[in-house]
Order: sequence, then C-alpha cells, then structure tokens
Amino acid sequence: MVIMAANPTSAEWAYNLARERYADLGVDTELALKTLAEVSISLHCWQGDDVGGFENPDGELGGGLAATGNYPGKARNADELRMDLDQAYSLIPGTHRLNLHSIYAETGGQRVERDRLEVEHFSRWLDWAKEKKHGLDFNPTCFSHPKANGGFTLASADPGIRRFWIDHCIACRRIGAAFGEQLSTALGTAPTITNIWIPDGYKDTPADRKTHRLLLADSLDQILEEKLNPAYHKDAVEGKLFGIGAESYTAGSHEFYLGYAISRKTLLTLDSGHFHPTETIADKISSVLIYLDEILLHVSRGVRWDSDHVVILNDDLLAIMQEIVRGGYLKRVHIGLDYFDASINRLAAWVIGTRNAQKALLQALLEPSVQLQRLEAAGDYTGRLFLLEEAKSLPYGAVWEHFCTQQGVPTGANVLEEIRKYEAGVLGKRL
Ligand SMILES: [Mn+2]
Repeated sequence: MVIMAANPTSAEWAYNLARERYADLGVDTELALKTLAEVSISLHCWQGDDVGGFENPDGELGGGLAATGNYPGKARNADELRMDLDQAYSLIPGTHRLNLHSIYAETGGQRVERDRLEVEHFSRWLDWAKEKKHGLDFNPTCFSHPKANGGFTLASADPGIRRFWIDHCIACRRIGAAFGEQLSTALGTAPTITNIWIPDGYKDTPADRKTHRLLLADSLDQILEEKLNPAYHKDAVEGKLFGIGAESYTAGSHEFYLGYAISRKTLLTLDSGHFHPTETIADKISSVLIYLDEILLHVSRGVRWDSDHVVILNDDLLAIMQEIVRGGYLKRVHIGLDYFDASINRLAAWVIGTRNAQKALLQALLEPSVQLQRLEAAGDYTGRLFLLEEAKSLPYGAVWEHFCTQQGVPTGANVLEEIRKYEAGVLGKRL
C-alpha cells in the first residue's frame, strides 16, 4: 500500500499509483530513479553549431559528414555555445558531461595548427566545466582540414600527411588526459574518454584494401604509445561503414577496430549510425563486452543512411538501453550522443534527444526483468511475449515526470515553453 501525501498534486497521485503498479510486478521505481540519476550522458557540443567549430568559421564540413538545414540561432562562438549548453542542461534532469571536438579550441584569434594544440587552448572550457560540474570527453578532429582533403588521414600513404594526423591525435590525448585529471580532482567525475574517428576511405572500389589498414594500425600504435593514467583518461576507437565520398571502402571498419580494441585494450565506440541501415548496435553490446572491459556508445539515428537525425524514443533506442540494463553494464557502457540537425532549434535537438535517451533508460530500468527471465528460463515464450508487450503500456510517464520534478527541471509542454523563450530572447537575435 502506498501512503499518499495529505494534499498530493495530480502528478504525485499519478506517481504513487504508478509506483504501486510497478511494485505489483516486482519493480522498485525508487531504485530505478536512483540509478537513472547516476547516469551521466555525454552531450555532443557539435549539435550547437552544425559541427562548424571555431578554427575556421567559414570552413566547409568535410570527412563525408553533412549537416542539413539553416535554422536561425546557431552558436557563433564558444561563449554562445556554452550559453546554449547551459540552457540545454537546465532542461535535462541529472548531471551530464560534454563531449568536445578539437575544433572547438579557443586560440585567441591566433591560428594554432591542430598538431600544436594544448590544454591551454581549452582553458575556458575547463573553467566552465569546473564551474558547472560537467565531466568532459574529447575527440581529435581528423576532417574539415586541407590535410584531410585527399580522403586519408591516419591511414594515408603520404608520410607527411600521416605524421600530421598522428601528432594531432597525440596532442589530443594529452589534452584529454589533462581534462580528466583536473576535473576528476575538482569534481570527482569519471575519466575523460578521447575517441578517435577518421573518415579515411575510397569512393570507388579500391585495388588494395590492406595497405591503408596496416598504416592505420601503425598510426594508432604510435598515438597510443605514451602511457596515460587510466584513472583520468581512456582511449576509444570508432569504426564506420561508409561516408559520403567513401562509399566503397572505409579503412577503419567495425572489424578493424573491434580487433584493434581487443588487442590493444582500448574502448570500442559503437555509433548507431555507423552500420548497415537495418543493423542495430543493441545486439552487439553483450558480444563485445565479453572481450572488452568498457565501450562508448554514440547514440544517433540514421534515416536510410548515417543521417544523424535527433534521437527519438523508438524501438532501436529502447533495445540499446534494455541491453545495457539487462546485462548489468551501466558501469561499463559510456553513453554519448552523436547527431546534428540544423533544420530545427538546435537547443531543442539536444534537449529532446538527451531526454529521450533517459526516458528509454528509465523504461529499461522499470522492466519486470525478474519475471521475464523466469518465464524465459522455464521455456514459456508465450508468457514472455505477453509480458514484454504488456510492459509497453505500464505508466512509465508518471515515473519520468516525478524524476524531472525531483531533479528540478520542467516537464511536458513547459520544456518547449522554455525553449521558445530562449529562442525569442537569445537565439532569434543572432544573425
Ligand atoms: Mn560517432
């Protein structure tokens, strides 16, 4: 029996009834909310400015990536981007991380080449992260650069090109390690993950698939040679199936990086847009975690191709979160987002996608897993199917609203109202 407050609001009533309903199925909603509050999602900074960065504001997006749309209000500098991020975090329950790319360096108007970047070029990001209590993750940017125009970076057959990108990645690991050390000391946040993704590949069928992969493995080995303290810093590598202009061959394929991560003991990054369009990453998690200690997820949504649409609450997302919860992997799977939509309010894109990732995680945490597993073990697949389908109409929405209220963020239409206010007051005034 649930004890009701003397004059509960309708939301409190709804939560108490939901709690009772879940308790009937052996699910503890309070425990689910406690667990959900501890999951820090890494928001991708690049949703705020269409992967532009501040190195060369007029530069074209390269590396087979494309942001489509021209919705007004894009962040034009790091101060605006941080301001937009503050607004996004204020509408997302919990405490979350920020995932930075190296092109978001602030070099005070000086041109600093990517192989010369140092942590001082991110000092304002670090100060902000400390003040606002965000852990940071990091990425070298091996695209949108003249030295990437030939289609190859770390897997390039040109020794000078390859050297430049190796040095860039070495510089980025050091920056990531400095982020991790400073933030974990100041805030107790988890280590910084520096994730390497490169676009290298061929538009048309290659005559030699092997050489670029051998070069890539050698480049990565050189980059990872310096031992960094795993208490502060972790390395991840991210494969891909294809990109625009690299449809026939990508040197850093899934198999390449799976083997690399297992043999070199790095994290593997699974991006939901980096596989065949009907292939999902949910089913990969329990396989790769037999051989790897930890993985990083780039939760995204491809529509017919790796289109990086805003993450919605669909079956793919639910399956990913169910796998994480069912496998007991919450400490071994780092959840990051990776999408960019320039056709809608960019703040809304962050807020909608992150809240959806959390809603999916909450639904997974509220699953009547003990009963489901008991039915499965007994061979009662009819009962399993029935309960899985019934669980879809359980009142998780009331639990979600309770969580938002607990965490001091708005619910329902109030979220959109806050976004509209910020658009009218801030974003709409940017030309
Ligand atoms: Mn990705």
